[in-house]
Amino acid sequence: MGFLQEAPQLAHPYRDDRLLVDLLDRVLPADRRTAIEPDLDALGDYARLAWRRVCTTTRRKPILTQWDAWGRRVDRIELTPAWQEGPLLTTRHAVLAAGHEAHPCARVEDFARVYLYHLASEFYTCPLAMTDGAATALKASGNQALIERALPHFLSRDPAAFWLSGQWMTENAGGSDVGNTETTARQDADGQWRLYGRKWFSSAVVGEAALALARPEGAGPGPGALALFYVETMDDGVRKPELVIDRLKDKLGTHELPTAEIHLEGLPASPVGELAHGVRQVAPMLNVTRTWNAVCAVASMARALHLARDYARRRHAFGRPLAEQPLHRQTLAGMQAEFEAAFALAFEVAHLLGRVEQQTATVEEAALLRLLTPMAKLWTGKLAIRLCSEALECFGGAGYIEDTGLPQLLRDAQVYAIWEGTTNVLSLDSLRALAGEAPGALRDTVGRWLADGDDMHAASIIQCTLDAAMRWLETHGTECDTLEAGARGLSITLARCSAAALLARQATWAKRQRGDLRPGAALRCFVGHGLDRLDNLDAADTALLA
Ligand code: MFK
Repeated sequence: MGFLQEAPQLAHPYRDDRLLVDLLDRVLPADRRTAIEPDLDALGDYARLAWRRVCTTTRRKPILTQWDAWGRRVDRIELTPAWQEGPLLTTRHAVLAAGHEAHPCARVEDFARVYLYHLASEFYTCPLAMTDGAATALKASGNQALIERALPHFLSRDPAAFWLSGQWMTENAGGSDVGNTETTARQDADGQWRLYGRKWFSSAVVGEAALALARPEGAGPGPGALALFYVETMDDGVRKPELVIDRLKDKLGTHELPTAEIHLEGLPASPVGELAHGVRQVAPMLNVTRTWNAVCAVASMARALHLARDYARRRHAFGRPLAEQPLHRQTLAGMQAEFEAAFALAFEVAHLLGRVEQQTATVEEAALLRLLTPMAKLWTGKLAIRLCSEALECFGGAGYIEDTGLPQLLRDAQVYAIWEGTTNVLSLDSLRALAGEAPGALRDTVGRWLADGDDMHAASIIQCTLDAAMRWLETHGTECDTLEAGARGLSITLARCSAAALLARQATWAKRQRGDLRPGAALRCFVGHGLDRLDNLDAADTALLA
């Protein structure tokens, strides 16, 4: 046997993650910081074990058995080991419940757990996000009966009592445009609402509950006439016969996640609020799940980068380790800078979400959260794909080989740009937010993040790019088509400016508190990549498609 290449090793996902440790040290009061340590340590340990499992066992997919040997319809789903462990891990370490505690840092603490657990969970975090969103939407609805019925299960710390909730929104015709929803709601002779229709993407079909959009019988067309319903799927641990699983999706990635096509054949349902404006009622859920999407996207980036950096020290070529090769170092540093910026933005959204939910936020912070949520989701979703792809390349051919565990990172990352709304849908949602108080809130807040910083050059580039983007918005604010065509460029520019300003704040803190100059270097590198992504769309561009 000749030369054998050492495999990359995963450092401790919590203790060795400088960004996460710095964030928690900066944001949390001392007692909270101490209190969450055991959960984060345990989730980091679990993540490390799960990575070993990825590298040493054949990947498994969930299996749907629709009929038993005697012809009875059973729709039984056999889950992967990580999914079977999901309820235990979630409840033991309060992966979901922590976010609903009554203090302003609850969401930061919660999303720190999500960040550590996500990849190890094999996207069990997808239905957890839905459950968190459902809890949030029910709270916002003020429907006391449903709150008392469902929340003790959704937020339980006892695996036996814990329930997952789905979000049944997507249909064949109503994908992004949920106004085309065909599912109908009818009252039976006893006044019980029942749902009839086909839901096309259900990722929590093994769950016990769901929030579903449906059109009450007799209501008109369009999104405004849709209502939001709460359903339960089980009777004494057995799936209700009115919920039929047609098949599991054959997806590009997230293979362990049993995403299903389902039929509702009169499933009992309760209206969450008024029998209209269901999209408005489900919106709190969307904003929470989009925050999960952003944090999960940075978790994928973190994993890809940790492995690529470790490998660069183990792999020798042309007489020295990759880590000492100038071009490879430059490539890794560029990836690291983008990741640090994305991390800062995703966790700022988590921080703001907690403050808004606990009613400690200012009006300005609430407006900022409404804007930063879609921006963080869309930008981190795209970036995760790019960074995971680049990370695979850092391993050469090994990055293309399944049993290294690496290709899965890229396959799975593709979902972040699709799950919970595509980049374009989220860009248009950013325009919705920009129509309100958000532009002023963003301008003022970025100014505060930059104040007192050391890097005047970076601060001036951030400020100038932000001003130019705002001028573009003001100039084109009434030209509907131009505004929509530029929405993606505008959103990514604003996301990059916000992330750069957050990096500047972090750089100042790290230098003064730790004597650490690395966040400052990340800032220079990130700004050096350019912040402006405004597409200069004119007639010539669209003419290309003629
Ligand atoms: C993890 C692995 C997953 C496995 C694979 C999964 C693959 C993907 C499967 C999926 O299908 S994921 C789900 C993807 N679909 C979406 O996320 C929906 C995308 N569409 C949107 O987000 C649309 O913007 C939306 C349906 C929310 C709105 O479209 P409409 O019908 O044009 O609504 P409209 O009239 O603009 O807004 C209705 C109300 O909601 C308004 O309030 P008012 O009634 O008071 O005026 C809006 O302001 C409000 N609203 C909309 N979005 C909001 C919001 N409010 C707060 N925050 C928001 N984000």
